[in-house]
This record gives sequence, structure tokens and C-alpha cells, in this order.
Amino acid sequence: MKRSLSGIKPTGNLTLGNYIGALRNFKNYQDDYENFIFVADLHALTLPIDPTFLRSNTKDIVAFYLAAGLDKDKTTIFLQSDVSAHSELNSILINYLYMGELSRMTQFKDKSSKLNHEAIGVGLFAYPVLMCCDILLYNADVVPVGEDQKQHVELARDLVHRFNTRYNKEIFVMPEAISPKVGARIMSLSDPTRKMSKSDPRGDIFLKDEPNIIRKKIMSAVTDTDTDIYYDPEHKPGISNLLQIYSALSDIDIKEAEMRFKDMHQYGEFKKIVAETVLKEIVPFQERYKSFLNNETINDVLNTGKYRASKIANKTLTKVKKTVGLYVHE
Ligand code: ATP
Ligand code: LTN
Repeated sequence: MKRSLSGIKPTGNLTLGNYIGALRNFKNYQDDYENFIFVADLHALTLPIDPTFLRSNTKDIVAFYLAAGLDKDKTTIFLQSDVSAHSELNSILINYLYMGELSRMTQFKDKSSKLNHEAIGVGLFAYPVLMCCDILLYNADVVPVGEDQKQHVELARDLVHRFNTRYNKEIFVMPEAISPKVGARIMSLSDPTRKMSKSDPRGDIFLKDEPNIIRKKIMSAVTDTDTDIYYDPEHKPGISNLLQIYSALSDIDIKEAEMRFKDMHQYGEFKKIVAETVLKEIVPFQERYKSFLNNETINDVLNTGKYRASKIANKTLTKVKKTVGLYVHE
């Protein structure tokens, strides 16, 4: 059976972008793939973060995974920091990637441009190496992610090619990023030229927002002053973003969404429908999330996940250690 793997880092409150681009799609793989979904908690340390917040946010994400329909009997749900093989493989694979390629990563360029050069952490720079380890340890065939993560998966592909060629053996499986057809890049509601991002929360809809706040945010989303509703991200980024949200959550393509609104000519009416579409999906999701958010459920899921994930990850790690010449003994 093919394998699917993905993760979310607990750097902030999850947004509608995380939901549409990633979270909502994770359950699609649990019937036909061996599905691994984890919380990338080590990745959350790449920028300063409050320990209490990190801990509670990690728990939140596990509850969100369950609320999004992941079933612990079908999907291995685990914490990155619970499986030490991630860090161990990182110490090995960090030697197989180059400064040049890591410095070209868009996410690194974005995040480091906001910092003083002297204060850019080494972990932030080396972050994609750990992400490669996450993917390669499980020999994932597919990696469901939003648009912004495709570059990191491309890097993992380069690494697989490089490593397998160097040792002339199929040690790692070639992974492939898969993104939803609509909604792989949801934009900020206050500035639709920027990605909606949990660590830059202006213009975000948070998955924990109260329904009336969600409605208000959508009603005041920045749009142009025209009245026509059609998809044109370059000239009508605000309306195009709302159309994306609507069509992703209605499971229809953009063309069909455009057809539905072509005679409306009223942004207010359109926004109301988008808001109702979001609430119809998010309110029951929030209720499910609350029902899963207790220590017993979370710990039970994580213990099972840690056990299953470690077994597979350790096997790959041993294979890599032997391949590169480390002395493995019983
Ligand atoms: P940060 O701001 O801390 O970098 P983020 O909001 O970009 O966080 P991640 O943890 O990097 O979120 O992403 C989790 C998943 O959600 C990834 O697969 C990512 O591609 C996806 N994702 C994040 N933001 C969006 C967005 N605006 N639209 C669609 N998918 C998104
Ligand atoms: N880098 C991703 C989170 C992440 C991930 C992964 C996603 C860490 N490791 C492995 C897919 C596969 C992010 O920032 N969203």
C-alpha cells in the first residue's frame, strides 16, 4: 500500500488557509493509503515561541486532526518530537544538502527578511532538512500540502535522487507533493496579495474564532470597488480569494462557482453566502474539536501513534546508518 504523510507546525492558531489547503484533505488518504499525520513541534522551535503556548497548541492540533475526520485506527497520528529518529536522521542528512539550495527556499527568505541578520537562527535555515527527514523516514509516496510547501518537497526529491545515486541503492522512496485543485493558497482577507498565515495574523480567519467574528471578518474582507464577481487573482485578488474559499468548501471548481454568481453584482450578498458556507463547515468542526480536546483522548492517540511511527522510522534510520557506513551493532 502506498504511503501518505503530512504535518502542521504548532506555531500559532490554525487558520482557514491551513484548513482548506491541508487539514481538510488529510482524511482523504486514510482509506487508500497508509496515512501518517504528525504535529511538527520541533519545527515550531525555529522561531521564538512561548512554551505554554506551544504545549497547548500542540494538543489543539491533535484535536483538530480528529475533528477533521482522522481515525486513529486508520491514520498514525503522532508528535515529531516523540520519534527521536527524526532528529537522528537530521544529523546525517544535513550533510547532504547545500547552503546554496537552502538559502533559495522562499519560506526561509520570507521569515528571515523580518529578522535582524545576526538573529537568524540556524534552525530556521536548516528547517527544510528536518522536513526532508520527516518525509523520507516513512518512505512517503505522497505529501499533501498547500502551495507554499511544494518547494520543500521538491528539495526532498532532489535529496532522494542525490542520496540514492551516491550509494547506488533505492534507499529512499521518491515523494510527490499533492495540493488541492482549489484552495492551495488562501490569501489574507485584509490584504489579498499576501498568504493567509498563522504567524502573521492580520486578515486571518482562525479555526477557533466565534461564528459572529468569522461572519464579520468575511463581510469586511478587502475587495475592489467593481461589482462583478469573477475569478481574476491579478486584478480582483479579494473577490478571487473569496471565490476560492467558496468553491473549495462547496467541493466545486472555480468555473462553476463563477457561474453561480455571474448575475449577482452585489459584493455584500456574495460575502454573506461565502460566510454562510464557511460557517456551515466550521461550526460542526469546532464542536467536534471541543469534544476531542481532553487529555485522555489526546494521550491515547499520541501513545498509539508514537509506537507505530517509531517502529517504521527506526527501521529506515538503521538502513541509512548502515548505508553511510556507521557501525550498527545489536
Ligand atoms: P507559519 O505562518 O507559521 O509559517 P502557516 O500558516 O504558513 O504557518 P504551516 O504550518 O506552514 O502554516 O502549514 C500547514 C499546512 O497548511 C501546509 O501544508 C501549508 O501549505 C498549508 N497552508 C498554510 N497556509 C495556507 C494558505 N494560506 N492557503 C492554503 N494552504 C495553506
Ligand atoms: N513545513 C511544513 C510542516 C511540515 C511538513 C513536514 C509537511 C513539517 N514536516 C513533512 C509535510 C511533510 C509547514 O511549514 N507547513
